[in-house]
Amino acid sequence: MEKFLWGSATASYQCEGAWLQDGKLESMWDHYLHEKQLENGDVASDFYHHYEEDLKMASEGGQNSFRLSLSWPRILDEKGNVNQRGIDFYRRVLTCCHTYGLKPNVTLYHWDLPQYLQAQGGWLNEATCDAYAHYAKVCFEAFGDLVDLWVTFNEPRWFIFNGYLIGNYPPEHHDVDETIKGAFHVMYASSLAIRLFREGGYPGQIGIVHSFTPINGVDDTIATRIAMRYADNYCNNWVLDTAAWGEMPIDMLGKLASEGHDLSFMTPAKLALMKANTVDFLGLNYYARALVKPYTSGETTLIVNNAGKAGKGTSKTILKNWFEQVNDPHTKKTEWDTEIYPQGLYEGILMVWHKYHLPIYITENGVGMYEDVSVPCVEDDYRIDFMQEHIEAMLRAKDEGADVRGYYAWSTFDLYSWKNGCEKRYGLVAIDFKNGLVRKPKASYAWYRQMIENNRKKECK
Ligand code: BGP
Repeated sequence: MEKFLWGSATASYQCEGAWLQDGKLESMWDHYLHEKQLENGDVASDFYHHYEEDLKMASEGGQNSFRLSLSWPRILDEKGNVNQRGIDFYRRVLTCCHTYGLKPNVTLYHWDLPQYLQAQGGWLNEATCDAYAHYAKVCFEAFGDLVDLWVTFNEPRWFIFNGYLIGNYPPEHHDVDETIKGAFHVMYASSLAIRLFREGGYPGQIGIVHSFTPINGVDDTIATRIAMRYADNYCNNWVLDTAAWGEMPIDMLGKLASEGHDLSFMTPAKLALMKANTVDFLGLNYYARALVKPYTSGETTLIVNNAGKAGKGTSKTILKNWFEQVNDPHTKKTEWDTEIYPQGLYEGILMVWHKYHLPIYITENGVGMYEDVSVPCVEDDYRIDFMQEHIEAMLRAKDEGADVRGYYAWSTFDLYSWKNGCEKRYGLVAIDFKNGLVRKPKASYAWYRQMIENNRKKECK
């Protein structure tokens, strides 16, 4: 049996920096943040120049896997031709992973769409799906000898809803029809990549990573159960059912059609392709659950707290005629109003396992905090508590039969957090962004190493 993977995760835009180096083109996030003059990832953690040091540290921290994403605009030019310097960079990184005993877990798309494609309609334009399939094939060819754990997309719901519905990510739209179309195109593109992966006979497995939000109800009434189903369709099922079964929830499509939305672009040929090309595994990123009640009144309201001051710009989710999310006054929240709820991970894993019977990786889990990194070692006891409780919850679900194969802390080191800037820190290793990008392990780094060692001993018994 393969060893359990204990790792940590990153994403290209959030950590690499070197935003215009070695032939890399502009991504939609480069373009958007520059245009709005917002804090950006031009330098970020400068992983581009520090990857050896970072991977060595992850390995010395007891980890045996590293989750990263590839930057599409680093790999291809506008005509779809390969940028060899981009390929060379990732081959160096992946080779370095192996040198340090880290199995690479590689995501093809973690939101940094080439800007020239965004300018042509991005995920609303079907041509982007074909361009993505071409990009995926280039990556399978270029890195297939170094990678055997592939992910087509990171969190389709998160980037599509934030970009096209909530409007706090590029391209800042608020349009339900665009959201439906973009979401469908991403799931279709994922299937195109899976088809190419299987046709090419590349080694390994291919899956998808989902921003997993298990749903709880405020009570056990029928009305609440219906609201929970709507919330589950909105948050989870359209990604997980489609990825695992090749089928979108039919009651969700019925509801959308009854609300007057055009679904005619979901053609029989595309649906058949999706049905035939499903994932080998599911990656779940777990930050929080959603507690819901039936919709009462008012317009759709979707607010995300990117301010980082608890209670200010408080997160709010009301989906007109679907459900309302409620705040549980008894649970702890971060400064960004993210609830801390380990029980949700335990319940959620079992639910996903019983429903899909596919291998599961916890591909992200962590807590974002303000931290003073000028000290020699950040004593992040809150992160240790958070990880301990969540890892215990995951292991309980695993002990009860769920096929969980890996856990990745978000994040390997401090990096740029979308719209929240670099001061929202998640890393096991601190990076002093203002002082030469010096790396300093936090207390959680050593705690994680010990925890991994203890669990390995148990595995061997
Ligand atoms: C996930 C993303 C990551 C990461 C994480 C933390 O949704 O996959 O890229 O950013 O969330 O979120 P945030 O940075 O918004 O706090």
